[in-house]
Amino acid sequence: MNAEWWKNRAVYQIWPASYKDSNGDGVGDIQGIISTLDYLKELGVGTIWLSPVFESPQDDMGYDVSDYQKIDKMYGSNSDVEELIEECHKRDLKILLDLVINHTSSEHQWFKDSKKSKSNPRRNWYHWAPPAYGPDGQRCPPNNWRSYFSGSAWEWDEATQEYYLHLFAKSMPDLNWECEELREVIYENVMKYWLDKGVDGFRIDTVTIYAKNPDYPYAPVTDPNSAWQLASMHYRNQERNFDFVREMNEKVLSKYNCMTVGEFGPTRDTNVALRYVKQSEKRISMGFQFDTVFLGFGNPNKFEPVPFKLSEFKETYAKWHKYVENNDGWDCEFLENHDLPRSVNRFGSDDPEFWEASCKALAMLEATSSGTLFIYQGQEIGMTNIPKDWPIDEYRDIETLNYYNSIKEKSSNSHISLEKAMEGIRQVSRDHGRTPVQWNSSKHAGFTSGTPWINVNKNYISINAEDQSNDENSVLSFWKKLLHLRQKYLLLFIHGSFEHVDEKNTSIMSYIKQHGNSKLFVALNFTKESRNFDTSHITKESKLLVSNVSSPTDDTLLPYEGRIYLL
Ligand code: TEU
Repeated sequence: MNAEWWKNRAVYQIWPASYKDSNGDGVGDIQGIISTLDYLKELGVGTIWLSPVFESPQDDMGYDVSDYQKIDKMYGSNSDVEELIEECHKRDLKILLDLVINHTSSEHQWFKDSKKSKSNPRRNWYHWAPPAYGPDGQRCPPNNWRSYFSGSAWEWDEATQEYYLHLFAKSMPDLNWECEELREVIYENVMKYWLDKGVDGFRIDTVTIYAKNPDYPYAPVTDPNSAWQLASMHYRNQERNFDFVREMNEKVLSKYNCMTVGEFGPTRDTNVALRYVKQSEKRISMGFQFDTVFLGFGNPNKFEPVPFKLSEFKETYAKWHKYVENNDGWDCEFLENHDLPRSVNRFGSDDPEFWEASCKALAMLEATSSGTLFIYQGQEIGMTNIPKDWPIDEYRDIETLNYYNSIKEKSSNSHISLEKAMEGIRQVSRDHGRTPVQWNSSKHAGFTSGTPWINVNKNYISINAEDQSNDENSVLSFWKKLLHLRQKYLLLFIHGSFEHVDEKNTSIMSYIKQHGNSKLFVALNFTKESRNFDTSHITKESKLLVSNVSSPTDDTLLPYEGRIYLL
């Protein structure tokens, strides 16, 4: 089997709760996924990545695991997952599971044991620390670290009179990776357990933050209310983290023909990223960088979004496309996932006049991107953000709701009004990517015969997979065509080098992809106006492979028009 099979297969991310419900309980499940494998095969993807389906209280929709070897009954059973693995392999589809090992749920037996007493054998499987005391003697957390999900990153435990660390929800205590016994259990009872069942690899959650600074130093932040500023990982112990991921590879990954993709989080330093993905470093296959997709997110507070320019998008896109070139590393490309708003809303336009063209222009960008391509459920049909008129009680995401409540209770970011908070939520909430997949124009978009756990976007009547499957000019049909071309010209599309053309152009993104003597020229108009573009690379020998308009004119790109030429 090709040792680097993971380079040429596009990956389709499934967020199970909102993908397809087979039993009418209003939540997506494994059997629902199995029923769509032929749809995914026909789309042209080669791998699926399943967000967590392990037993969980679902505080963070499965990223709070209470049993790594048991499938949550909401999604089905262990035998359903074994059937899914088998059905994928029958269709030459690979399957990745989501490895969440920075923390567990507080309902995990490991944590229940750890919190029993200071002398429990599993006490040091988690981060516990004594309180600090304020000037007037009041008890307070060991330091000023803050959770991604608002509030302090420390929770007081009355029974054992210590705090425990949780970089996410208080019901998601961080595992102490310095504990060798714990690491061995993760390698043997979690990773090998699923690899031996035939899983082809993992998406590795928060891969850069397992190692904390053991002194738990105060973080030098200018804004004590900002979880986001602490996202620069003051608590991170980078060199030690490299050790852990190298050990993970030596003890587990290197023994299987598997793929790994690590979530880098807010790392903006390509040198750090390279130390994870250079093959000679023997850590992981590739990593998600968030420089590009976090453009426009507020910093330090993501819920205070700011405008951004195409020039910034072009700059970060090129930065992360070139960092692995001739560097023994491998990159991956994505614009959507379960934590992000829909890409057509952020980088295109959901205005009905421009929605289709901009979805297709973004698809052309993605499909000609070097590295492993990731498509998120619903992206292939151009699903859009939650409508602006949804009230806060229609939202479900813990990060969003904790933020809203922290503003309402004035416990943080006191400079923000509730209306301002809602404005930010309407732009960057994780729920935008979590509305049910729109399969057809029947009730609840064919997602469920029951009551969906989160509302379906009412535009399913006009945006759904079934209608688009029957329309050769649809966004879905365009994606199928592009993924087919990506396979046909894989050395150019997937392995080619990247160079901007007309880099300073603030409306057009155009670039050359090259492999050997073969060259592609791509030109994309990311504005609502017609624009001239640099056609100097196009000759009469050039072949127009793809266009998203019916009759392209020489040197003018219509609003959101894109073209791909074989030079
Ligand atoms: O996300 C890690 C992370 O940094 C999140 O804070 C994410 O970047 C942020 O919410 C974007 O706004 C991973 C998972 O993708 C996320 O779904 C989980 O909630 C989180 O880890 C905890 O497991």
